[in-house]
Amino acid sequence: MEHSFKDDEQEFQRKLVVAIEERKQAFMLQNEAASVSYCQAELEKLTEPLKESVSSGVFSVPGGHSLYLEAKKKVEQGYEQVPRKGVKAKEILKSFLKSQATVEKSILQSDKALTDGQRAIAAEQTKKEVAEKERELLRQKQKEQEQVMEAQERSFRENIAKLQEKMERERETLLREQEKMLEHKLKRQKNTLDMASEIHMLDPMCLIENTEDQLVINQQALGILSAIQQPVVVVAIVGLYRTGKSYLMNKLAGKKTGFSLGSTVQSHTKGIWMWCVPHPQKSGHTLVLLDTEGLEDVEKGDNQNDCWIFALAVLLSSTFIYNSIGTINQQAMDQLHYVTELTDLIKSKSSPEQSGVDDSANFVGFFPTFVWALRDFSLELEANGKSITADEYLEHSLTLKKGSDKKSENFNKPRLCIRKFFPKRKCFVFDRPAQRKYLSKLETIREEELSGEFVEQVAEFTSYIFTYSNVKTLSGGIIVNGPRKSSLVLPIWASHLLL
Ligand SMILES: Nc1nc2c(ncn2[C@@H]2O[C@H](COP(=O)(O)OP(=O)(O)OP(=O)(O)O)[C@@H](O)[C@H]2O)c(=O)[nH]1
Ligand SMILES: [Mg+2]
Repeated sequence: MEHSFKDDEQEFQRKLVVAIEERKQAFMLQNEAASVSYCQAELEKLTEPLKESVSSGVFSVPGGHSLYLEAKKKVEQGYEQVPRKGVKAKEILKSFLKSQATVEKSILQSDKALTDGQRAIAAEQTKKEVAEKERELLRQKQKEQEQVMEAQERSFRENIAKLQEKMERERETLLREQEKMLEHKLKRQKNTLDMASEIHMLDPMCLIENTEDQLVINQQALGILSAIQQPVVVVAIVGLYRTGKSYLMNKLAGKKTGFSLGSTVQSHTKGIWMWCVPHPQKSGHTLVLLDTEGLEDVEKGDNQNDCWIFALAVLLSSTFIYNSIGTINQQAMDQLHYVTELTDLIKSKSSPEQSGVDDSANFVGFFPTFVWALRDFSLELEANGKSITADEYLEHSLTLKKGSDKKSENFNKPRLCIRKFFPKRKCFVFDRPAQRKYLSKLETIREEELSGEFVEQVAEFTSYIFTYSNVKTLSGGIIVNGPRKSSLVLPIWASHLLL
C-alpha cells in the first residue's frame, strides 16, 4: 500500500481516461490509415486488368456493358477474398465503385449505341435478307412460270404435232378412200367397158375362109377379134379330117352344139372357125376357140392349104391341140409332117431377105403348149409291164431312133420338130364316146348314152385347158389382145400367109 495513492478527486482517473482515449484515437487513426492504404493497394491490383480492358476497348463491343459488369463483379469477389482488409474495406470498395460509375455509364452508353447500331445493321441485314429471299422467291416463281410455260409450249407443240399427224392420217385415209372409190369406180367402168367389149358370140364364125383353094380373112370376124379389149386365151385344134375335132371344141365351149359336125365321111369344117366366149375360169378373159379344117382330105388334091392352116393354128394359139385317132404310131407321126414344114414356112414368110437363116428358134418362145388328144383310145396305158401316164406315153413316143440312115432320119424328123417347137407338151386319151350306133349323132343323144369314162376324160381335159392355157403372148411377154392380134400377129404372120 506504500505505493498506493490517494485520488480522491479522480483527477488522475480522468486524465488517464483522456490519455487512453487519445491513445485509442491515435491507434484507431493509425489502424484506419493502414486499412485504407492496404485496401487501396489490393484494389489497385485487382482492378488493373479491368482498367486495361477498358482502355483497350474490350468492352467497346455490343454487349460490352454486361461483360464489364461481369469483370467488375470478379474484382469485387476477388476483393472479398482479400484477408485483413481492416475497417476501411467497405468504404474503399464503395469509393472505388463510385469512381467507376462514370466509366460504367460510358460503357453502358456506348454498348447501347453499339447495340442500337448493331440492331439497325441487323435490321438492315434482315431487310436485305428478306429482300433477297423475296428476290429468290421471285426468281423461283419466274423459273417455275418459265417451266410451266415451257411445259405448256411443249405440250402445245406436241398437241400441234399430234393434230398435224392426225390431220395427215385423216388426209391419207381420205385420199386412200378417194383412191379406193376412184379405183372402184374405174373398175366398175372397166367392168362395164369389159362387159361392153366382152364378145359373147352365140355361134362360131368363119375367121379364115377356104374358097377355091384360097385362104381369105373374113373381115367381119377380124372386126370382132379387134374389138376384144380383154386378154385372150386362144385354143386351136388341128388334125386329120373326121376325127371329132369340132365335137371336142364344143365341149370346150360348154355347148352341145356350136361348131358344126358332119355325120358323113365327107370333110365338114372348111378353113378356120372361131368362137369367142367368156373364159369359164378367168374372169375378164376371153376364150377364143379355133376349129380348123381337117387335114389330108383325099378330095383335096393339094395340101398346101393344110400346111398354112396348121401353121396359122400354131401361131395364133396359146394352146395347140393335135387331134388323132387311135395310138401314137408311126402313121400318126407321119400325119404330123406339117410340123416339119413349119420352119420353112415361118422363115420364108417372115423375113424373105433372110431366107437362108434359120431363125425359127426365136419363135419358140411364143409357141403354144402342145396337147395331143388321142381319140378312141382303147389300149391299156402300159409299157414294159408298168402302167404309165398319157404324158409318159407321149414322151415315150417321141423317143428318137439311133442311126443316121434315111429310115431313122424320117422317123426322127417329126419327133425332133415337136420337141423343138413345143417344149411344153401334154397328152390326153379319150375312150370312144358312145356305142357305134350313136357316134353319128353325138350332138343329139342324151348325156347318159355317153361313156362314163369319156365324160370323165373330157372333164379332166377341159379343166386342164381352162386352168393352164395361158394368155396369148408375143415373145418378150407382150399380151396379145384382140387389136394386137389383128394388128400385129395377123399382119406379120397371117397376112403374109393369107393375102
Ligand atoms: N368314133 C368317134 N366319133 C366321134 C368322136 N367325136 C365325134 N365323133 C363323131 O365323128 C363325126 C365327125 O365329128 P366332127 O367333130 O365333125 O369331126 P371333125 O374332126 O371336126 O371333122 P372335120 O371337120 O371334117 O375335120 C361326127 O359324127 C361325130 O359325132 C369320137 O371321139 N369318136
Ligand atoms: Mg370339124
